[in-house]
Amino acid sequence: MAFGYRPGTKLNSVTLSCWKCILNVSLLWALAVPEDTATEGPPAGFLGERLGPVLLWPTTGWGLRWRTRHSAHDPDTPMDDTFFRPVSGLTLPRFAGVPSFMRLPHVPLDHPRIGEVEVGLIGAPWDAGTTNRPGARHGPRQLRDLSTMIRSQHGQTRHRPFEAARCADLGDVGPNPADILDTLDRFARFYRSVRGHGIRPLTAGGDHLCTLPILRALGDGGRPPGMIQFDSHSDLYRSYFGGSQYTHGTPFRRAIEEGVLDPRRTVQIGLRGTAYDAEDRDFGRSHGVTMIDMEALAERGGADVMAEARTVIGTDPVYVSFDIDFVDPAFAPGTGTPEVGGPTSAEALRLVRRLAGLNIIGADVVEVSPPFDPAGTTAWLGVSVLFELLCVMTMPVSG
Ligand SMILES: [Mn+2]
Repeated sequence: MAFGYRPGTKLNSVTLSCWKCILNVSLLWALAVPEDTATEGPPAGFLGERLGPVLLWPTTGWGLRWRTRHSAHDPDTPMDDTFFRPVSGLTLPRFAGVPSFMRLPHVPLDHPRIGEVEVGLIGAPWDAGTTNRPGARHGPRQLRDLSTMIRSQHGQTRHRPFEAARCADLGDVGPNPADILDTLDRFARFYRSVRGHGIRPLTAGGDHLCTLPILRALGDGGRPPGMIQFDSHSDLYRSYFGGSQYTHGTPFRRAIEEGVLDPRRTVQIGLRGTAYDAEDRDFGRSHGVTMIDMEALAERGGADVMAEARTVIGTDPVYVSFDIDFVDPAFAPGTGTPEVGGPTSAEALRLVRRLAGLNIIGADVVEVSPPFDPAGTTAWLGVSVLFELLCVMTMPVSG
């Protein structure tokens, strides 16, 4: 593996090899581990707390919980190590405490336990690439605050990402708000360090230019990754304002030119709205980018479109970039470049869920702009998408 990022492979093999002992381990664990090590447990009472989950195991998410708990932690880590667990809303109310992403521990790059982190949530508070309505630099702080609403188990899949992988809030990558080129370098250095620790980054932007230095860090030195991009816009323009190379409308043109993104394994979904011209589409088409308009998504449906995307991506590494302007501004008005006629929030979450099993090396949610989001609805959708992404990033890789 060029990237060394295949947690699912390890998960699968360990899970399969340990299958016969899972029942025994689960039973012993249920009887031995104090209930306060669980984030949100079953109904009160001894039987409910200890034996209930075992009895319910075949039909509920508890089985998944133990399976992933058992296989995600190496033998040197105690099973009752709660360091990487989010603070439970049953222990400290979710409106209380210093906010970190999803109430995870803050583990900066110089932290002694940084080497144990598998998925790192990162804030990228930078919007110097924005060409119209600014404010995405304030996104990470707002997203961090609202992310304290996230609980530990997915509502539909019952997946428990914080037990499937060691997750942490790595803090913010610091921009230089007065210098675009310097910031691109600072970001790339930060993400190279993240990659060096074997951590897959899940980033909260920031505008879409933030994704370029992430791809520079993840995509150099070997075959570049593919990308699934949910977005109203292709972000493939050559330049703005007479030659400016670095805006939030140009990051993937640069990434393809620099060889840190494979255009033939890049799928853009949801494109719509007015445009300056067709120059971005022409570039994408001539380089083999798969561009799926919103109209096509609406006519074909999510299952069909995501099946095509998965075929294009295959089993090799893929980055996932979610521009919040992909969603209709009725649901996500707080963004720099809204475009009407997009999917609902429910449709968007279902599309992200269809990424399960892909070899995802990193992901982001960008373009949430709190100054245009007075009710917080856009940021709430943003953290919900972050959680969906975290779930598919911590599921086994298939194929
Ligand atoms: Mn974009």
